[in-house]
Parts: sequence; structure tokens; C-alpha cells
Amino acid sequence: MNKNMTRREILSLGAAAGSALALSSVGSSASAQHEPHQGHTVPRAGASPIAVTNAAGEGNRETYTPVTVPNGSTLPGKRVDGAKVFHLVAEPVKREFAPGLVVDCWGYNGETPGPVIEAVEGDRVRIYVTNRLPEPTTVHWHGLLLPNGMDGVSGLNQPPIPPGKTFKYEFELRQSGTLMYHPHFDEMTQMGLGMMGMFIIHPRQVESPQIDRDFVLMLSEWFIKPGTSRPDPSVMSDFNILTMNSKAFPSTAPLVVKVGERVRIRLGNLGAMDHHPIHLHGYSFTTTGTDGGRVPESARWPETSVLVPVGATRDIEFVADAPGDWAMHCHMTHHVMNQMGHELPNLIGIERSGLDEKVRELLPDYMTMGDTGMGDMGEMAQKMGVPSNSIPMLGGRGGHGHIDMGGMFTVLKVRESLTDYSDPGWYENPPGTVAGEADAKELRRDGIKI
Ligand SMILES: [Cu+2]
Repeated sequence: MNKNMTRREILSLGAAAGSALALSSVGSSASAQHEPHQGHTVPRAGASPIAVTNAAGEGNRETYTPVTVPNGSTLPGKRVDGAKVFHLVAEPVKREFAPGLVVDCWGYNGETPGPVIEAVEGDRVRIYVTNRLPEPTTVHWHGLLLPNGMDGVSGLNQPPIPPGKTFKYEFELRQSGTLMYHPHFDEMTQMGLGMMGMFIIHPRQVESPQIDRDFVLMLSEWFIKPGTSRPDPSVMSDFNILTMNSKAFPSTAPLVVKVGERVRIRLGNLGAMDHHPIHLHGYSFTTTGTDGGRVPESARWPETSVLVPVGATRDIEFVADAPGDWAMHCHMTHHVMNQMGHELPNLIGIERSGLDEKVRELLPDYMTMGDTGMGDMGEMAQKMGVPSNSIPMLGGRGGHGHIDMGGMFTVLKVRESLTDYSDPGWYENPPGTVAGEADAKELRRDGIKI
């Protein structure tokens, strides 16, 4: 037996016959359109019977698992004369980052980040790019190994694409992995307004161990002055909106996974300035790939946070063996909040008696906030009202009350049983397994004096 098999793969061997039967029914429509990869259409033992296909109806669990894009999509493609043809349209895009904040961005095909381009190693791709922006643009294929004239740097590799024109890029995919695309013309403005996307190339050989859930998340940072809707691309350090696939929590869609599934999360960072240490609760994972390729097994080590530098991707993998609602977020504390001002007076610990009354003589609605910390401000801000089109301190509701984080925060939802991958709601913790107030008897028993 292969010593690299995971515990769950060994367990699932017994169920292989049943799974293969389920696969042949859910996978049939997808495999009809899928160009077979010679010699690699063996049924997958243990694959989940829940169907996942991409926008082109391609991919099936016999060759690869199509990616899942929370709050996003994959770009539909079609086969013409042996090439896979895609059409990207660079254009202005309106995006609701979270309830209360609609942003005037630039992106592709009505989205920011642009739709994920998904293909297979060995594919020849022909990608048309139409420019509907008010200024020229190009597309650079970040990390792809391609002919020099296809690399997309304006002036160096090609002339820029003028507004209204359509350019053609064509090359063969010589590698697999998690790659990206973005403009290389007026980079600060175009990327600062949201022009970026992921480019996923599945390996031609069936992966071992195989992946059951394959998520794609683009990390971005923005400066959007409260009350405005246009990100300011000239800001260099005080970013106030941090997003995953251009959504801030609580609008980030959860990553839904069944117990026992092997999960990959592909993280990309095309923000302007900040690296993001993405931390996953409840699990230990390994980084298995970068935009440079697959990390050899001998070079991997276990981690709970992975730093995703600007201009790079990281793939992390783990087997989802612990059910529950697990936080996954950037560990920089300023990156899990929304547009709260960063130039506030520090009021923590001040003596406020009599202060409110005095100030109210001048400002009748005045109330001191922040003297005991800022954890309650999210709930309070919702009641008190905030500037229009802004989300200062917006948090979300969880299974146990208010979650005071926002920004680059999402939830991995792992469940024992699922019939599909829609949001299963909040986890019902087994009785007696949730932290709560200690009772007097317990305190006495353990000699804790309070
Ligand atoms: Cu961060």
C-alpha cells in the first residue's frame, strides 16, 4: 500500500465501489464535454459524490476537481481547433464589498477580482482581451512560462491595448499551479482599483493525493474614504478595507467542506504594499505550492499561518478532520477591521465621569466611546449610524453572538454530513463542548480564588 495515503484514503478504500457508482451518474454531463486526458480517466476512490464542475462544464473528479471561487466565478471557455478560447473584458465594475459599501472599481467581465481562468497543463489557450476602460491596458500572466511577446509588459513586450481595441494572447500551458493575471500599464491605478485575477492550471497527471475541495481566494487592500465610493490608488500605507475576493467579512462566503475531505486553499496577493499572514484555526496545514510551482514533499513543514507576500501565491493543504466553524483570517489585527479611522485619540483607561455631560452642552448627541476598549463598537456603530457608503467596525453575527472582526476574515465550515456545498448555517457544538462561565463548585474543586 502506498505509504503516502492519508488515513481517510485508507478508510475510504472500502467505499470505493459505491463512490465510483455515484461518480458515474453525477459526472456524466461534465465528462461528455471534457476533453479526456489520455490514460488518466481512472475512477477516483473516495471522492465525494457531491458534484463540482466549472463554468465551462469542464472538470470532473476523475481527472481534477474544478476550483470553487467563494463570491466569484470561473471564466467560461470553449474549444476551437484544439485551443481553449477565453474572452476577458477590462471594464469599470461596481462591487458591493459588504452591506453598506458599494465601490466603483475596475475589473474584468463585470467582476473584481476578474473571473478565475481554469485550464489544464498542455492546453493551448487563446485569450482575447477587450479594453473598455478610459485608458490603455495590458494583461501580464503572472508566473506563466510563455513566449516573451506574450508577457504583457506595456512598452517592453507589446504596445498597450488602446481603449476600444481587442488584443489576442496565445500560448501553451507548460506548467501547473496557482498563477495570476493583472495589467502592466498604469499598475498603481489599475490594480489599486481592482484589476487582478487568478489563473489556475491543473496538472495533466492525476494528483496524488487527490483534492476534494479546491478553493481560490485573492487578497486585496484598498483605501476608500468613508462617504466615497472610489478607491484611492495613490494611498501607500493606510489601507482601510481588506478583502478576500473583493468581499469584506461578513460578506465573505464560507468555505464549506465535508469531514474527511482533502482541502486545498489557493491564496494570491496582488495588493499594493502589504503581505498577509493568513491564519487558519483548528488545523495544521502544509504549504504545497507557490506561483513558482509545487513544493517538494521534503521541503514542506507544518504551519498554522502562511505568509502570502505581495505578488505571490501560496497553496495550503490539509485533511478536514475536525468539524466546526473555524476562523480563517489575516493575522494583522488592522486587516480584520473595516473603515475605522486610524487617527483616533487613544481613550483606553481615561476617567470619563462628568465628561459626557460637559461635552453634551456643546454636542447634544455626544457619547464617549473606546474608554474600555473597542470590542463593542461594531454593535454600537450599527445602532448609532455611520457615514453613508461606509462600513466602519462592521462585524457579523456568529453562532454565539456578535463577531467583532471584519475585513480579511472568513469561516471554514466543516460538517459531518452535507448534501451540497451551500452555507450549512452555524455549527451546533455538541453539548458540554463550548467555553462558558465557571461555576462555584468547579472553582472550589480546582482551588481557583477570584
Ligand atoms: Cu493582512
